[in-house]
Amino acid sequence: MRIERAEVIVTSPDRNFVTLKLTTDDGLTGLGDATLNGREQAVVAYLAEHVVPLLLGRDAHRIEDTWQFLYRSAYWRRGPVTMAAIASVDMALWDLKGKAAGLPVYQLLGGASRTGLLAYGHASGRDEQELFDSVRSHQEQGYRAIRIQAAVPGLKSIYGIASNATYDGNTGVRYDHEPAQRGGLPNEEDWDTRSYLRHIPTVFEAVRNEFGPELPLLHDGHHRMTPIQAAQLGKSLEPYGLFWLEDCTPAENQEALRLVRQHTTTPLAIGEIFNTVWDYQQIVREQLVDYVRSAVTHTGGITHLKKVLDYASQYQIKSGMHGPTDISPVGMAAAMHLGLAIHNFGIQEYMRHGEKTDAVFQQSYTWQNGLLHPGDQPGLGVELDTDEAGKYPYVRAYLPYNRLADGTVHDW
Ligand code: EZ4
Ligand code: CO
Repeated sequence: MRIERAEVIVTSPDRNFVTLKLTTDDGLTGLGDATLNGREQAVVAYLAEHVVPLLLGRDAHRIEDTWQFLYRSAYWRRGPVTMAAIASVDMALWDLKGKAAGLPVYQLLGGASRTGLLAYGHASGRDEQELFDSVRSHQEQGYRAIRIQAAVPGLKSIYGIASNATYDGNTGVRYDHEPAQRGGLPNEEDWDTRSYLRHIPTVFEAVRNEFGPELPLLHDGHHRMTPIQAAQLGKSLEPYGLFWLEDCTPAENQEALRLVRQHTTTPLAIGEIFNTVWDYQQIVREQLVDYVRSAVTHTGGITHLKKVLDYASQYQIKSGMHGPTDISPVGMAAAMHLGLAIHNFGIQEYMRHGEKTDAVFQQSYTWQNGLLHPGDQPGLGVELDTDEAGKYPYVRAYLPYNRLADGTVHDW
């Protein structure tokens, strides 16, 4: 099974997606997701200019060898662009191997360890009523775990709050959180950590009073706190029994989490911007978090993320794979196959894609009673309709950024 063709497909139904499509000499096709929100074209160039020439003629069955070759032969290692590119090759090879074997990828990874994957969605609101409505609407859609993000009094626009709480005119689908702005330049948002730290516990108190103690609730701090601020927040949220507090500090400094851990029993999750097992080395060894947030798409594919999660499993750390709309249906399917197979699955983030995206990427994964399942099609179970994809050319899009009241740039 030789790789005969490798195409990099960019399409923008609802948002930009980068997909690698491999075709073998016996006519099988495999897909991989290489979408890096706001930096899509960097991965396109990395793949098209540097990776595609290396793939042609290679044995598509040699997944581990191809991974090691792409990682080590570049000399320049790691980083989101490189690791998203490698991830897409890895996913496409698993897709091909599954199709060649006539088996869904989760079977190749050891088979199902559970019947389905608990998933959480994003509720948000500019005020209490809007937040409660958003939680209810998620419950109606079947979500059994819900992330809570709320506006902070005095701040105009912050991460995680739907800028348009009604329906998206293009897709007819409500996006509770879609931060990338299409066209133009990055939006400026504002931030004040002290206001946030004061306000958020009152939001969780209100949500618990309204929805009771059982519903698993999550919250994303989105890298904006110092360690001592994160410790304060974790402590003040303890009465509300969070499932996790995510990205409480900027993640580059792994040691920062020691201080947070010393002060709070609120479970911690981190890693959506991590790329390799090396980013987790200290965090896992010292048990500084409870959930690994890496996406298959941004962490070198199924092959590498499985190694990260196997390492984490020795420390009772579970998966909580990143699953925003900027992970394509191909990347989501890869996450579901991996999540179904591993023993230390925790939860899967799941934001539903829009109708146009669903028309471009035909999926066989299912969402029933709050549980995801990758389906039983051979391979990953997602096919790309190239005619549909061709209708939506790339649109430049940027993530927003933050400034404090005095004009200082702050983590977003
Ligand atoms: O900001 O995916 O937990 N989810 C997140 C996401 C990220 C975006 C960035 O592309 O933090 O919403
Ligand atoms: Co996050």
